[in-house]
Amino acid sequence: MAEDCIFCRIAEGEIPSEIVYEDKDIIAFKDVSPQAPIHIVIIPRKHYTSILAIPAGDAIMGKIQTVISRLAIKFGVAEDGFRVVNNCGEAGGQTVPHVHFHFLAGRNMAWPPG
Ligand code: D5M
Repeated sequence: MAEDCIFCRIAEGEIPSEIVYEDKDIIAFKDVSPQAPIHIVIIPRKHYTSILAIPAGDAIMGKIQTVISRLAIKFGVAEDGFRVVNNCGEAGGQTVPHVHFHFLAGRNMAWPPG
């Protein structure tokens, strides 16, 4: 755990959040500033500053993919569709330096996103 990391503190239960999924490796919770009717943040419990910090061959990416599928079913959007976003670094729009994936659904998404 990184002491000053807000997502580590959410994973530890030190900061309240609306958790929609959790297991020993991953936690998913409602985004505090939703950009769609359904906006979930998916994080590994382990602190990696960004997707670039995940070691090659680490199993966490496959586990996140499984959680994405579970969320699509849980929220009933597997058929309609949804969007998954990873913002990496400053130019990528990352504001919280703990790797996370946005799961967005419940409206039609524009492309390019801007
Ligand atoms: O996205 C970081 C996201 O994290 C942004 O959409 C807000 C969300 N956020 C920040 N703090 C919280 C708490 N405490 N609960 C829930 N969601 C939170 P980024 O890709 O880094 O720009």
